[in-house]
Amino acid sequence: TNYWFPRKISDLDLFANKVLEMGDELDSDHPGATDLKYRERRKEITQIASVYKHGQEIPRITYTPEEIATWGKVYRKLRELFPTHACQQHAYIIPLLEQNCGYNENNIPQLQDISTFLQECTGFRIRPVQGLLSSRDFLNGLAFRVFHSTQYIRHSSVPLYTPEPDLCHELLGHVPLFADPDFADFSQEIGMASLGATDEDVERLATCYWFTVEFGLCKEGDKIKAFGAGLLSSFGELEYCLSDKPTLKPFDPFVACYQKYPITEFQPVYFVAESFKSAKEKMRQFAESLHKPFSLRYNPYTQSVEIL
Ligand code: H2B
Ligand code: FE
Repeated sequence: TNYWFPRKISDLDLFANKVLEMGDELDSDHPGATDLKYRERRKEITQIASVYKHGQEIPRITYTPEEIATWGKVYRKLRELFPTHACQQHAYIIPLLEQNCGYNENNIPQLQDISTFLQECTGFRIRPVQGLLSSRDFLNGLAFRVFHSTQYIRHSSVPLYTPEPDLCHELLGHVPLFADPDFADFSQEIGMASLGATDEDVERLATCYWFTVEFGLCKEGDKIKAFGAGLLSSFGELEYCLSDKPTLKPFDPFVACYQKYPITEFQPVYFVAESFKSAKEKMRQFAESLHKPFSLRYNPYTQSVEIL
């Protein structure tokens, strides 16, 4: 293949400084763009990710009262909606995270504690990251059951909005579902498909990721619930996605991979999965349809991929 890909989990160390947008370089329309103190703080935090190596403990951060207050506002608002709007797996895990990882409105949980918890649940682990990775690198990480997470929080001026991933999005949106075995398998399936894939195929996989892991809905009996992290971490969109405004389509990766989507507005279209198991089965069929000149197997004992 012409596309380099990581063969073992420690190869992910090579992504550490390949970020598209550095966590400390902010667009002019970012709420923290002109706040020098905020930007300094981001630099301090992203420094950790820039030198982090696989296998190390993730350094703990002492969050400031202002950061904790921002977290608390988001936590309280979302916690109200979870029982009625989040899928049952998410609702089941949140109390466990409260008991085991220090999730509560007065405390920002530490990545290392979450990573330890997830490893016990599903073998998923967390790596700190400086900012946005390319789709290829980000998806490649999932093949090794690694979730790249930012460690900084949004600007305090607009607590219910962020133009980019931050702690609230990662810890309230993504983390709970990585504790679910079927969801973990589904995520790794997308990750494995991305290893050595062509740029066009990576784009299609990233679109499937968008309509599942970020903005997915799922059936629960005769109800529909949210499981996408972009929904579970957004007070406004979590209410909107279950209203009668958006268009819903059954999840099919062969269809979803071509669906156009806006990134700064609420989604006009969502895909509804029957279950994580069925979504995984469909992703596997989709992965098999991609033309790769080799097949891959993940070896969980060595945390490496074998080329067959
Ligand atoms: N990078 C980081 N750091 N976090 C993400 O959630 C993320 C990313 N998502 N890069 C990726 C891109 C996603 O939008 C897809 C796979 O393109
Ligand atoms: Fe995300």
